Amino acid sequence: MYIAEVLAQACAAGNDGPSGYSVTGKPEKTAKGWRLRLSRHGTASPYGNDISQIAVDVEFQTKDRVRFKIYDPNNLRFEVPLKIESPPLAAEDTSYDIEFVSDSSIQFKIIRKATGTVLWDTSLVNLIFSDQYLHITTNVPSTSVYGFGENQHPSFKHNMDHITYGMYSRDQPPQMYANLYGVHPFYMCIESDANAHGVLLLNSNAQDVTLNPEPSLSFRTIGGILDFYVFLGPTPENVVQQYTEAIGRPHLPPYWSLGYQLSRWGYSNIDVLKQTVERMEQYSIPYDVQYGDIDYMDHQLDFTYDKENYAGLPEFIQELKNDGLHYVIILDPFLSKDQPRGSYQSYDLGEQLGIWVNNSDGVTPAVGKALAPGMSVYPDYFNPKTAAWWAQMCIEFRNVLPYDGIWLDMNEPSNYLNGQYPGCAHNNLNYPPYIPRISGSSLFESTLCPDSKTYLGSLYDTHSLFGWSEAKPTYSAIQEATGKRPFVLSRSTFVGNGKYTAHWLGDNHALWEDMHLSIVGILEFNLFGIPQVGADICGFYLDTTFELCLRWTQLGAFYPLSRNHNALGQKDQDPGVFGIEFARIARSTLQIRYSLLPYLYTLFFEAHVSGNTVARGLMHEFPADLETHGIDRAFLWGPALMIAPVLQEASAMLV
Ligand code: MIG
Repeated sequence: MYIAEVLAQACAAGNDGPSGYSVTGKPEKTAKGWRLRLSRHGTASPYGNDISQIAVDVEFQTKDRVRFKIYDPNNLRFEVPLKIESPPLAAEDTSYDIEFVSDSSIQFKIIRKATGTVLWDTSLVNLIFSDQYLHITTNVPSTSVYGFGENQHPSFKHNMDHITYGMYSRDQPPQMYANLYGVHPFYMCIESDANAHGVLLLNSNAQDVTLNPEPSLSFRTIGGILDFYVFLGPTPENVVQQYTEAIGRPHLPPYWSLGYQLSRWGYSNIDVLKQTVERMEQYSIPYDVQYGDIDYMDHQLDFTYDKENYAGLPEFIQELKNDGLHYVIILDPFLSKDQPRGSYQSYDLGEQLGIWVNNSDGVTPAVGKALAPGMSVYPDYFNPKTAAWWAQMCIEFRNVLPYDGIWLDMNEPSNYLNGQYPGCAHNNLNYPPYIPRISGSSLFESTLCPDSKTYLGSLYDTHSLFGWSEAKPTYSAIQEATGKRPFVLSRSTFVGNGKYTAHWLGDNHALWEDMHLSIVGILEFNLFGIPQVGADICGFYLDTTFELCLRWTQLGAFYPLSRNHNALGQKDQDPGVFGIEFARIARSTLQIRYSLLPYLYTLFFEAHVSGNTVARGLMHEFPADLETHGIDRAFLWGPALMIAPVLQEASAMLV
């Protein structure tokens, strides 16, 4: 194999070049592929604490998947606890070659055998692998690059003019370029001959990536290891199939969850909710799911309901269910610790079990300020005891409110304070030497301190995994409580979330531009293996308008997850509230969705079984047509249906 020969020469390149890594010893052939050892020489990298000896393991995992893991062989560093199968023996007949070039740059390349295209091309001498700053740059074969998240991107196909995106989960309404609720360090690239490949950096630390015009990508993360997986495609659909084969296929959603969903924050009491439901009936709007936002709770406390304003809610949910509807309740990942003793059992039991995220001492609970009155603690879902407690709470609560699905909000996790009480200590976890290009002024803005302790380690490493850690326990709890296929809608997501949850794109605005950008988000989450995704139809913040809401309903009828939702204080925007003309058009559009549900369900089945996308960009089907690479104002359902919505005000007749 080519690698062995060139490496022998690489060793000879010696240590007298510029500061950086050079190859030491002979490359070792391993059962899974190759191991290369590098050692650092010269002056320190910008933030010091360089790891002097590192190893690069290349694993030929499958015919179309190669992993290369750059790590410290002498000390364990944090690794994301997502299990990607690592077959014991190197795959044969791979669609890729790897190559090390023997000059002092120690170029490492991954090549598509069929075409010779270099998919990954990095100079290992320039690698930085220090304790809190890891940096690697690669050339990519074209500028048709998609993905990375969760961010508000201006377009689906990236602008590569030195644009940097931070990745760190954050309670952040979509705002241009900002890092939002989840983390997905995954991109897909369509090569100039229309083949496609995908790359995952499996790392959960705060990080950013810069897209450069060379074209190249520059990755920076402040912890963990550099654990890359490359998926060879060669079609865009193959890339997502191979990606989800590795990280977990999307769950098969219950059929009812493909129907139209109605929500809002601010049904001030059960009568307001009933009137809304009546409007839906009055106008015969196709509709399958009603949500209960935090309004249903008693003082916004999980596992309670407001017995005054929502008196009779259990019976009303049962009525809805008798009519064939389904009801989804919201739950927040924090419990108020300041309720009168003995009055809030969910907290009392959790406290007794000691299952909260702790301060840096690993013993005392981290105390933040969240929606619920008083101060709140955060369940540490990585702790198996927490998962069991959460399941018990969800199962018992189903005997109170007969819900069908659960909506997980605020799981970045969100906190109204910057760090928990009484603030974050000055140490290198809370104040790392390099802060990636993230929104806010620190790693702990609107969340907990990075030196807080979870079952798996510091939040410094696990912060962006919080929502992901909540997904499986919730999924299992619903399964046990209902005996049915679960529906979980999660705001924060990480690599592999699609196995358990759907996602909505968060707190958008009732603006025409947000309507367009929702298509970008939906296409991206389909790349991330979370195909059941939608934006708040008609907009969350700001009062919507008749025309915007109507157009958005027409687009939203083709979101994989079709949900109308808005914020406390905004005007009602359910399809019945605008009168007969609106209702007629909304009804006819939603009827198209409903007539196509067997097709949509088939696409979800294929996503579950083979990892296909459900909503996809036109370039998935026509990668050789360059024109399609930049299209994000229209999209496809599977291979066979194109949706081209009206996205501009007053640009077409209202029909
Ligand atoms: O800070 O539960 O994104 O959909 O309506 C507000 C109330 C908390 C944020 C969610 C939004 C939801 C709202 N929540």
